[in-house]
Amino acid sequence: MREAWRWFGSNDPVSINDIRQTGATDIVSALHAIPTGEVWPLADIQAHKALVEKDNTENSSLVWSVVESIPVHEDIKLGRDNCQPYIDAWIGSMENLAKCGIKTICYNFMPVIDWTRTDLKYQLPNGGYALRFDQDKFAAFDLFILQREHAEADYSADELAKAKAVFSTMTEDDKALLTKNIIAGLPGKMTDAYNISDFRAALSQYQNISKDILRKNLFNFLSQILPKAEQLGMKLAIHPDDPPRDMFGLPRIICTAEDLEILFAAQPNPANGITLCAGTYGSRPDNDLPQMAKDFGARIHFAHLRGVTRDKDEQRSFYEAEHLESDVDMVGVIAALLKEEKSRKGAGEIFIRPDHGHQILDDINKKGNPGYSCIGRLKGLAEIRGVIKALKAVG
Ligand code: DNO
Repeated sequence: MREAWRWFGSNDPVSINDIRQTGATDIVSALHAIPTGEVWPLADIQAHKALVEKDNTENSSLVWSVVESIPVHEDIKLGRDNCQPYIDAWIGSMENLAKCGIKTICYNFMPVIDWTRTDLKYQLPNGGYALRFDQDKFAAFDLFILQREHAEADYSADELAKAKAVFSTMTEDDKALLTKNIIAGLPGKMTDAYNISDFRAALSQYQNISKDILRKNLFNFLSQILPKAEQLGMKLAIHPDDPPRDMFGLPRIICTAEDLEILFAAQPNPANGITLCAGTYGSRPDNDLPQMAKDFGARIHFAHLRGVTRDKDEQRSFYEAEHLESDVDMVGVIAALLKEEKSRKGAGEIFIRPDHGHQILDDINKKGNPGYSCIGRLKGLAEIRGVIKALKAVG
């Protein structure tokens, strides 16, 4: 198991030397400034890698091992005739990364939106803050702020009433904040930031794209990139749709164990793998995380370890809980990953990272990337490290 840490680059308030102190050995990063659909130039990858490795001679080593993510151009997801140059560019980026020895790539295939939360400062009973997704607030946004065409058809009478009640209590500031949280972006998202009218336009492009069509477009993309990835010794790790279900009438196809079975039946190439994002899959009660870690063990190239606690009455709402105290059986997940790794006999370590952390202590008054606080993630990593050590010790 290799302990990794996500670094957003020179602007990240958590510096490489800070990361060194967490005990992580590997960096997860990306070239966020390169526009979607363009090749990542070799020189830019080398320069970014040099930033990571700059102080390695005097200090403990850090190495850029995982890319999260190379964005996938919307035209590929839409299966447009003009998408070939974007697929070729993705392959070009992969080739340049391989030249630098970076062999694990996380990516996702979520149309229009990337990961989505409604609250970025949800107060916990201990005074810290977490990220939260609230289904009623989300519905209030969809129905009454975005006013998406035919949105009512996606909600029951009860859901409509709840969304209405939530909306009626919202101030203009609340509405602006919710809008910003949902469509203008969270750190590391791989889609564009929008204003409301661009967002409506982006959604409407998917009107005739069913789940089957989106799958066909993913498989077309994969059938071109996987043979190359295999040849280069790259591991591709698709990230699930977060939250894992259809939203805004958009099809989402990487949400459940069944979705993964469909993926691997269609594209069995061993380079085809997953990011086991425990928090994302775990935000559905029908995903059994330790079981998924066992069933898809050989396909797991990367794991995001965090948990969520779902609301009792509304299982689609959740907050990001303590790493070891949530609805996700984290110890069970780690045990399954360790077992899988053992079975690989040294050929294929699994990269893990503490995915998100609470905003606590000194970080409460610091500016940072939501979910990517230093202290909260450090706490998560330390807890996960303890579980790994303990499980390894007992065998
Ligand atoms: C959120 C992350 C996402 C993820 C991308 C993967 O914290 O898990 O930003 O990096 O969706 O492509």
